[in-house]
Amino acid sequence: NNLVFATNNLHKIEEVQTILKGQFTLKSLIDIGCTEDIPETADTFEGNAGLKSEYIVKHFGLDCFADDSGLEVTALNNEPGVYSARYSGSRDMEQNINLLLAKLGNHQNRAAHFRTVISLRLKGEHYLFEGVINGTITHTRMGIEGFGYDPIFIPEGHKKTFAEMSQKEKNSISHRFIAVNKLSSFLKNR
Ligand code: ITT
Repeated sequence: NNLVFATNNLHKIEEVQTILKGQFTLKSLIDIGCTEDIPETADTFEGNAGLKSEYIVKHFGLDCFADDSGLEVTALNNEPGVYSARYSGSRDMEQNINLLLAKLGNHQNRAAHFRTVISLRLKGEHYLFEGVINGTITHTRMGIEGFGYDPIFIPEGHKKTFAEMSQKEKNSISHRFIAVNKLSSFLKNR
């Protein structure tokens, strides 16, 4: 029961493999020999997730799913959004977080949400699954677990950032968990 996950992000693979447990063994882009950088030129998560999965169907002829995700900060007009991975112009998360904290400054409204959109391509059909988690942006980094913007995001109803939580704890509430659960149920019910 193999399933191709069209991503280069090892953190995503680890999280999603844990959530899907024994249901599927995930194969990454490297596992299928895809070394190209898949263009992500859309301006929505749905669009970019769809481009990543479409690329694998087109060039490798394989059914697969892709995850496009990011952080949307209300006071910054939902930035960085689809530009989360390269907010500062580079993939350096140190710089990306610095820029976000600088732009937000001492703004009172620290509301934000993480969003994941999963695009599944199966037998010529296209399906989308979404997961959103609300929370707030801290003033400084806290914690070392996880990846990306985890050190500055506290999910609603919690006191710790995602980076202060164990992988298990983050994986039981996150945007990615919500989206992957929908994908998992869908695949179980077919
Ligand atoms: P692939 O496109 O190869 O899947 P990517 O890292 O480029 O990997 P995205 O284009 O979806 O993935 O960019 C998502 C960025 O949003 C990611 O690099 C992180 O900075 C951030 N992000 C996504 N999910 C996150 C999470 O659970 N925790 C913290 N940051 C996250």
